[in-house]
Amino acid sequence: MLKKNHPLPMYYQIEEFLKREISEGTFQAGDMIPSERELSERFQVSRMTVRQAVSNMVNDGILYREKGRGTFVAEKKIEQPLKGLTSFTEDMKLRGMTSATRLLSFDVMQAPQDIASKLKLEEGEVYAVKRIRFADRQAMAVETSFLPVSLLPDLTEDIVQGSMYEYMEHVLDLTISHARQEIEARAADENEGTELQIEAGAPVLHIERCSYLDNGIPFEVVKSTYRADRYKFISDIVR
Ligand code: 16G
Repeated sequence: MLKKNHPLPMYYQIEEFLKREISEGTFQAGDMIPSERELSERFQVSRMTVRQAVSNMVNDGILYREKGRGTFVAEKKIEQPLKGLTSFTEDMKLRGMTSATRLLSFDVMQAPQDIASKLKLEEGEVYAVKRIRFADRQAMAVETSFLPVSLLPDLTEDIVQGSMYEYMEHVLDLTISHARQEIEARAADENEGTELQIEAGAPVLHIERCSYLDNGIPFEVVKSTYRADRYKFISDIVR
């Protein structure tokens, strides 16, 4: 029950109630929550108050609305720590999730100017590998990797359908060392929408990473687009 004279505002108490129901499993991912009318009757508050609670939870990505259907419990986002240079395959394994990859294209091309300069290639060819990465069968990200052909002369379509990092470290005996990446918010375009099974215009996180071997040689430039409704990035900061 809500406490009318409690210092915590009513809408906040409704949020806490719904969050508790979700964490205890009464409402699970994909379940529809009671309507505004039902909640306002149950808690004896105005629909405005219920709407405020629900809107906050929609903005936080805990709930989502479907037009004409209702409000549903979203799946919990994957929390990706911003430390440690890990591969998608490793990340999923650590979480006990099953990773899968769909190869969209595998091309060898003259490196575009910006990629060549990031990979410090005077001139030379790169692979452009576009893959959709899945976690437990759900598309999480679509990524395009540019890799110098000179460094990985025997790369094949088969290899990139598994783990690229594993191939580099365990087959080629290269030592992956560090990377620099930038993260930006964007809206999914039509293609990204189709690839990630979200609506065009839905929020995505765009990451560009340049990764280096221990000898300082850059080995990949990767442009990735992650579903913002499924991913959040976490970092610890100290003062
Ligand atoms: C991650 C990396 C990507 C790397 C890939 C290797 C980000 C933003 N990107 O997706 O740079 O190429 O892992 O994964 O984290 P793999 O070893 O499973 O092929």
